[in-house]
Amino acid sequence: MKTYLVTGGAGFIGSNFIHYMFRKYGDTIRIINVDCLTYAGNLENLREIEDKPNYIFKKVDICDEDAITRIFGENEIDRIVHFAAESHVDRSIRNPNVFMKTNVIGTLTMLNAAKNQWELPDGSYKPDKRFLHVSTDEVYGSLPDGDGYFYETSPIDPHSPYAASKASSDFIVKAYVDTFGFPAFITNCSNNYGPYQFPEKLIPLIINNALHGKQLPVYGDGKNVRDWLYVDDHAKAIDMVLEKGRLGERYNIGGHNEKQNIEIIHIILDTLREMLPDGDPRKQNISDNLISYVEDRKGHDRRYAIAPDKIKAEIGWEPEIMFEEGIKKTIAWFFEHEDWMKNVTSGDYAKYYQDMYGVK
Ligand code: NAD
Ligand code: TDX
Repeated sequence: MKTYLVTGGAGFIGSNFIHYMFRKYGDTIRIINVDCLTYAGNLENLREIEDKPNYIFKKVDICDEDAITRIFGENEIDRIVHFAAESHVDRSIRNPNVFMKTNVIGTLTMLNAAKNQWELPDGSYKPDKRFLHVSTDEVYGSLPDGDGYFYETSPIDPHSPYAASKASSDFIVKAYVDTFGFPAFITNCSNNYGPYQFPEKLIPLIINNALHGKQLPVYGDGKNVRDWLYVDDHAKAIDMVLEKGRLGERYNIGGHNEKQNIEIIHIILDTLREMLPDGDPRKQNISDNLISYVEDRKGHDRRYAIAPDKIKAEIGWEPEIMFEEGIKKTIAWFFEHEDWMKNVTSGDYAKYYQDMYGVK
C-alpha cells in the first residue's frame, strides 16, 4: 500500500486531489494530510472521507521542522504532493511576508525532511520515491494579448510577491534535483476552478456575489486573460506525472481555455439565469448591472496561456472537462452547498472582503 503525504490537503485543490485519489484507488492507498488550517484550509471539504482508516489528518505547519520530522519518523512515505501555500495574489500584495515564509521556507522544510528519509548512505535514494511540487503558470510572468504561450523552457519572470515566492520554491526544488539527484517533479498549472474553491478567487466570488445581488468587481478593463482548468483535470495530471513522469522534469498543465475575465463573468451570469428555476428568489438578483469596474490590481499580469504539449506527448494527459461543462458542475455544486459558502464567508473572510473591496 503506497503512502501519500499531501500538504495543504484542506485547501481547494488539495481536498479535490484527495477525493480524486480515493475515488480512483479506493483503499489501496493511504493518505496523510498535513495542513495547519489557515483561513483557506477547511476540514469540511473532507468530511465524507474523514473517517476512513486509510486517511490521517495532521494539523501541522510545514515550516515546523520538528513536527514535520516527527511525521516522517512515524511513517514511511512513498509520494509527497506539496500543495500547501499561501495562494491569493491580492493578499500577497497586501502582506508579502507570510508568502515567503510558507511558500519558500515551508517548501525547503518539506524537501529536507523527505531527503533525510529517502537518501541512502551512498547518496542514492530508496527506490520508487517521488516528491511533486505543485506550482503555477504565474512564475512565467505575463504574455501580451493574443500572442504566445508559456512553455517549460520559457523564462521565469514572476511579478507579484505570490508569483515570486512560487518561482523561488520552484528554483529550490530544481536545486535539490540538480545538486542532490533528489527525485522530484515540478508542475506549473493554469488557473483552476471547481468545488471547494475559496470565494476570494474570481469564479466563486462572482457566483456568490451574483446570487446575493452584490457588486461584481472587475479589475482594470476586464480584458486580462486567464487559462481555466477544471480542478479534477489538475488532480488527474498530478497523479499521471507521479506515475509516468520523468524524474527531475517540469511539466506545464493547462487545457487551452483562455478567456478574458469579463467573458467569464458574462458566462457565469448567463449560466446562473439558465440554471436557476423560475420561482427561485435568487434569480431576480442576477443582473449585468452588478458588474462594477474597480481599480486595477497592482502589477496585474495581462495574459496567461499554457502550452501543455510536453505532458500530452510524454504522459498522455489531456483535460476531460470542457469549460461549458465544468462551469455548470461548479455552479451546481455551489447551489447544493450554500452552507459551505455561508460558513467560509463569515468571520475572517467578511473582514478581508470589506477591507479589500470597501463594501459589505
Ligand atoms: P488554497 O489557498 O485553497 O489552499 C492552501 C492550503 O494550504 C490551505 O488548506 C492552507 O490551510 C494550507 N496551508 C497554508 N499555509 C500552510 C502552512 N504553513 N502549513 C501547512 N498548511 C498550510 O490553495 P489552492 O488554490 O488549493 O492551491 C494549492 C496549490 O496549488 C498552491 O501551491 C498554489 O500555488 C498552486 N496552484 C493553484 C492554482 C489555482 O488556480 N488555485 C493554480 C496553479 C497552482
Ligand atoms: O474580484 C476580482 N476581480 C477581478 O477582476 C478578483 C478576485 C479577480 N479579478 C481578476 C484578477 C485576475 O486577472 O480575475 C483574474 C483571476 O483572479 P484570481 O482568481 O485572483 O486568480 P489569479 O490571480 O489569476 O491567480 C490564480 O491562478 C493561479 C490563483 O489564485 C493562484 O493561486 C494560481 O497560482
